[in-house]
Amino acid sequence: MSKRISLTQYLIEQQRGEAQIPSQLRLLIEVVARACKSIAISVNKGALGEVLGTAGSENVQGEVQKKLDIIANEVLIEANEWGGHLAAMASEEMEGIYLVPNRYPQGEYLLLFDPLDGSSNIDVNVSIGTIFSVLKKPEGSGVSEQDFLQAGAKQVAAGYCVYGPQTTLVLTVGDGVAMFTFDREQGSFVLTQENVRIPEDTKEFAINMSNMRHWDAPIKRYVDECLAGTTGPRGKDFNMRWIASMVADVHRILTRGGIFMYPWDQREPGKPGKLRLMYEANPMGWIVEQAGGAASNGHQRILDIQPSQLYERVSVILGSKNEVERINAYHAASAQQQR
Ligand code: AHM
Ligand code: MG
Repeated sequence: MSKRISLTQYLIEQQRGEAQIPSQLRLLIEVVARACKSIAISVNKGALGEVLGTAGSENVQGEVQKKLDIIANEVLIEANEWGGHLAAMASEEMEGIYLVPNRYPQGEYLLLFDPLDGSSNIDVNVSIGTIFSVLKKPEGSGVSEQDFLQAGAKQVAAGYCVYGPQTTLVLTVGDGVAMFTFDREQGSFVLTQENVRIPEDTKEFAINMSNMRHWDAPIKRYVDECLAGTTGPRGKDFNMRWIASMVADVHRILTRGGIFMYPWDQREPGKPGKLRLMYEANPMGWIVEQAGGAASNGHQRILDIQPSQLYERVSVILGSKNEVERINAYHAASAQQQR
């Protein structure tokens, strides 16, 4: 068997090599990974650990919280608050930012996370995950919500951990994408794939088709053309997948290509989309770009969007580059027609 490389070893190499990540960032990523192991263990216990079902509360965005949403959030906070790497955290499940308590040393990084993405899949034993994003705190004393409002292009690390048949951690520090599989017997993440690349073309798309009647014209056009298969303008048959866990859908795309869409639709016209820019779209967008794919809202690169608030939502189209570009072109053509 070839030599196994642990997450720690990989990160130390990233510290010494091209990416030159600071040791504080390395330690921060290790703490997040440790928290993910602990979440994986809770997820795995399911009904035996009494972790399934709703918690009887709502988050700041008015969504019903599951017990595991709250457990995962607490695990991430507790693991990260005392290490001295962070100035503050922000979570999809909490209101406002979480300052590192005064009794602990303050660091220079900001951590954002969606503690348990794909919550609707928890109770049905389908893959779910944790998504995280790391930003550098702007210079100056103190820390405020404003400090978090940085475009995705400013991220210094991003990743997700998918809790599925295997627990896999996927990470970028700006030097490509690496995947680590959790070895339960050893208790460590082991490097299982480096230089992940998303094929530029694909024959697989992911979208919640039940929203079809609400879509905007460019999305309808794209999906109609996929559905027309060999007899349509694309001249090939497409396959469709929708797991309803962004982590699992994005993981499939990183593994074998494809396109993922959660676009703006007419259900709530005032809302730019369902997914959250800072907790979901930015980290996933950067990972996808680092693997040679693209991420857009139909009009603009996701990573260039300047957030105006922590819980900002966004239309998301990401995956195989040529498909994302095609959908961008359909949006541009539609805007042109309306002029
Ligand atoms: P969550 O963070 O509350 O779990 O919501 C995000 C999830 C994504 O993982 C997934 O792509 C999407 O919501 C599924 O939405 P829908 O149930 O509308 O298909
Ligand atoms: Mg989510």
